Amino acid sequence: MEAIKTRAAVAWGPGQPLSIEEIDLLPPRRGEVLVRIVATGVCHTDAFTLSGRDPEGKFPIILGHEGGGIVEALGEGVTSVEVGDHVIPLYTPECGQCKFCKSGKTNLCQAIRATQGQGLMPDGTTRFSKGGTPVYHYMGTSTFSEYTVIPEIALAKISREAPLEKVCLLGCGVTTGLGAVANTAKVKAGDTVAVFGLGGIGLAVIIGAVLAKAGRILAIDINPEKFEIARQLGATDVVNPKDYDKPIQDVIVEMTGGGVDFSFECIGNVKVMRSALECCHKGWGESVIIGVAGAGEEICTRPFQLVTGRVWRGSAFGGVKGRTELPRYVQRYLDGEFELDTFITHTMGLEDINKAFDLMHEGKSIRTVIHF
Ligand code: NAD
Ligand code: DAO
Ligand code: ZN
Ligand code: ZN
Repeated sequence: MEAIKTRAAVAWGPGQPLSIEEIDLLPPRRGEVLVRIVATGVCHTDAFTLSGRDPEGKFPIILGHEGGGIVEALGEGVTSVEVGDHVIPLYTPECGQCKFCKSGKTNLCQAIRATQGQGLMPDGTTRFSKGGTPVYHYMGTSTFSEYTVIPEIALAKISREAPLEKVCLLGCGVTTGLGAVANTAKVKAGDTVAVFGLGGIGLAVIIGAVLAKAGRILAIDINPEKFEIARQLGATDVVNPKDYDKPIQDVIVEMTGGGVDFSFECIGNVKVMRSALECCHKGWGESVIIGVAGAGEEICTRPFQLVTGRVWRGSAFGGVKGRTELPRYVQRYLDGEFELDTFITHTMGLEDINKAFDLMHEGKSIRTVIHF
């Protein structure tokens, strides 16, 4: 196979708008797959990396990690997918063979971690370039390009019946929220849950909490425009910290007669992470950090919060093992167990992708889905 041209949104530097251009893409090498991206969501993590606050963001780079696509060509030795298969790229791969995969305790496969974190394919090079200048990969996925090359171990093969322009959201946001509730927190029927931040992740946590039959779901955001959707999805209470002149954890502890069973931080704000921990019930409440804070930021609380039984955890991609478990999430969507339409507040072509970032920063979108 020859090198091809692909239309992509290139981030040439931190804080700069993405530039839509034709760039060069080398064919897939051993263990790699060429994928045509049909649609991709825009997640806050893309904006975080574009801002320059992500230590793993190397420029120029093709961002995007919430995609759905179709296999176009196979590199040598690829056996688990075929041309024409529908796939969701995985920023958390699953090799099945590394210590992490074999542990059965985590979804954080480390097989290609070192190169993926440097914006490179597993052989230490890039497939993307422009005029001879290498353009870096992002999270092993780079879905803001019509064609992208992805390691075989970072592709979940899904049902061909699933609409890629919707289930692309299972490539990050929705799975992260659902999984954090079911796999990380293991919320049970009747539990009280607090969700901090009502973007794509927080709303997916609400859906997960409803599926787990949580008794009470408190939805917290400083943007009251998010409350209607949160209620629609099943939040029983909405809380705006700006309406109170005391710490929001104190408000929630009072509202719930002692604190919540589980809280989820879906923002990436270390101060809110503290509130999320401290609104948990003494003796057993657990707080799950999902939001990604800026490089170098630190969380703090008084150790006595933990001594007295609260637990602090974190969750990446909802603890979901992509290749073996994500196809089942897609099937659950097809079976009508949860919906995705509410998340998709905007759709647009790649040429308008900067608008998707603006809408996110203005708090006007949940997810914009880019169609190629
Ligand atoms: P988003 O920007 O769509 O939503 C964030 C929400 O938080 C917004 O509604 C905003 O109004 C609200 N918010 C901001 N500051 C607040 C405050 N002080 N108090 C209450 N609410 C506040 O973002 P998203 O796409 O939903 O992503 C959320 C976070 O999750 C980001 O940090 C993202 O990087 C991270 N993330 C983590 C994983 C993971 O696997 N751990 C996966 C995807 C995204
Ligand atoms: O294995 O050390 C590691 C890193 C795994 C990356 C998991 C990323 C989860 C948080 C980033 C948000 C994803 C969009
Ligand atoms: Zn994401
Ligand atoms: Zn592995």
